[in-house]
Amino acid sequence: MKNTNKNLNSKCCYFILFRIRIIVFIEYLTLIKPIKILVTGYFSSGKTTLIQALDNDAIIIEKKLAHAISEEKTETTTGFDFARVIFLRPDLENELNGELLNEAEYERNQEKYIGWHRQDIELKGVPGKPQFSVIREILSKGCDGVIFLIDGCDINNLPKAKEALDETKAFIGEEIPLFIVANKADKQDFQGGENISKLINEKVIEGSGKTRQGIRELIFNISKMIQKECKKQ
Ligand SMILES: Nc1nc2c(ncn2[C@@H]2O[C@H](COP(=O)(O)OP(=O)(O)OP(=O)(O)O)[C@@H](O)[C@H]2O)c(=O)[nH]1
Ligand SMILES: [Mg+2]
Repeated sequence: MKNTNKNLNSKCCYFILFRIRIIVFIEYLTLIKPIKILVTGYFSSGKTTLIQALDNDAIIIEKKLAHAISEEKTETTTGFDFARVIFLRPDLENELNGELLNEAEYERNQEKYIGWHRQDIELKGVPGKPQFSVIREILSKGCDGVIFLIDGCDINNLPKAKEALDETKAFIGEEIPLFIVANKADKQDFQGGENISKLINEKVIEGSGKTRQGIRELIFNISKMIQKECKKQ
């Protein structure tokens, strides 16, 4: 009888240990999960340009516009944009101290980052034309944070940008952090973040997807907010 009890106890212990191991394993997988950032905004606000500037190996699904709106803007996203970048920090104390690399850049210089904290980030861009609302809704699912781009040189289209912003808010709900960028700040006819902020009554950050101005800091801040802790290299 004593022996049977002992066997039963040790089986119980093994079972509990096994469950703990599974839980720890699942937690480990959650810790190293990439942060998923949605890059959205009205037509031609610069979503694809920003994603390509961060990762020149990004997947871009575009189609020629029937009527090009400028010499530069001849195509529009009809599917999605997808990029993967790696946010590396030598220490977690100094908040803005770190580098944002694409996978190829990281692989070329891996030795430099031994001992650094690594956070993988996936960026998903959406089509901006109003008729692609269904695709935007599908792509909005499961994101951890949102970058909403406004063409900072195109005041005439601000009401349409605002409509797109309301649509995004409805898709993502209130829990997901959303940052609005007055984009194309490198251009001469940029209307200024403060001005755009007043016109749409929202907090706005100035930036340029093309030159990456303000974008690295923004992604750092989103990553910190989302707080999926980094794994050490
Ligand atoms: N100077 C400057 N031009 C930009 C910037 N971002 C985008 N552009 C230009 O603006 C135009 C539109 O950029 P896209 O990246 O195609 O915009 P999008 O939001 O992906 O457009 P859709 O997918 O059609 O909605 C292109 O001609 C870009 O070269 C920027 O930060 N600075
Ligand atoms: Mg695009």
